[in-house]
Amino acid sequence: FLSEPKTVSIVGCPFRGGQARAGVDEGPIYLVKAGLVEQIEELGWKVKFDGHHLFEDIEQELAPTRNEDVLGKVKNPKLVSRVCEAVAKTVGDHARKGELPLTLGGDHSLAMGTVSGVFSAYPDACLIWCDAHADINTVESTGSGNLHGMPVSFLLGIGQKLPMFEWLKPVLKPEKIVYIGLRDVDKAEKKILKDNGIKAFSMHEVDKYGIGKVVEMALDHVNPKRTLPIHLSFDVDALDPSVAPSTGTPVRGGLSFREGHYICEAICETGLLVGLDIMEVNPALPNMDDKMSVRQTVAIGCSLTRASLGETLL
Ligand code: NNH
Ligand code: MN
Ligand code: MN
Ligand code: MN
Repeated sequence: FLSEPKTVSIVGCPFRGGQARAGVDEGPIYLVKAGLVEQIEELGWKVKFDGHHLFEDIEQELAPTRNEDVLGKVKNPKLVSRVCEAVAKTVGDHARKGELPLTLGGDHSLAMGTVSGVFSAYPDACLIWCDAHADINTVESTGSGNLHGMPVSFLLGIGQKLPMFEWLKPVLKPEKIVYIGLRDVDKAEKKILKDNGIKAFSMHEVDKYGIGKVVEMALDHVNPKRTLPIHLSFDVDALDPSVAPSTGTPVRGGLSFREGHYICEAICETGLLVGLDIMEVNPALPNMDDKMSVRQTVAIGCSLTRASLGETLL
């Protein structure tokens, strides 16, 4: 699907409006500072990186009413909507040019933009969502009101529609998404998954079958003939907190270092990857003094990216 020379377009999104914790907006800055651009070039890709998208115009325009940006339980709906709309356009433009958009988060609400963008270029694409969480709460079911816990329901078009998200089309069908790594799914989300027949491989299945079989079954579900384009949305909290500690909502019992990388390697091997998100790296966590944890998590953001883009062990 990609044009020659094979090009990665980095979309740096220092954005935190989909959740409450400060610092996740620094994630993309740290990833690039760690040498991500050079590392991808080293793998033989052409890399386009035109700086981080600061969304300053949007933040500025909405600044006077920032405190009123709440709708029912949902926090920052206007801000998140506008930012995701901008991301959808940028990512979509890159994808339509035959480039592979790599979006660096920032919080996972951004995936409303990335998936919308990629699916506008590849309407028959499928989505692999690696996360401890299902991120499928609706406007009605959310407990936290944080939009990073809801992008999948918005992409599916389930739940109450918010007026500011009118631009967002329900590009995703329930049979086109598969989850890997789940272990902290809200009660209401479990019902949504069941009612919509959405396939998910939790950590229970990873333990039971092993990661090799799980990725094979996941691909069999969304991409049985291995012909369809794939978007991979990777929330680093899918990994165990001992492996990726610097993230907003760590949940123990997660993917090992190798399991996380194996997923990326196996998807890369299909040759079908057309979009990639690396989300929720938060360099301000677990605390300001824990530089080791930050370095480790940032390094893993980079190595998951390299594994997705063709780095092999031999
Ligand atoms: N399910 C919770 C919510 O809706 C937590 C979501 N947090 C995440 N998702 N980090 O990846 O708020
Ligand atoms: Mn760009
Ligand atoms: Mn997530
Ligand atoms: Mn998560």
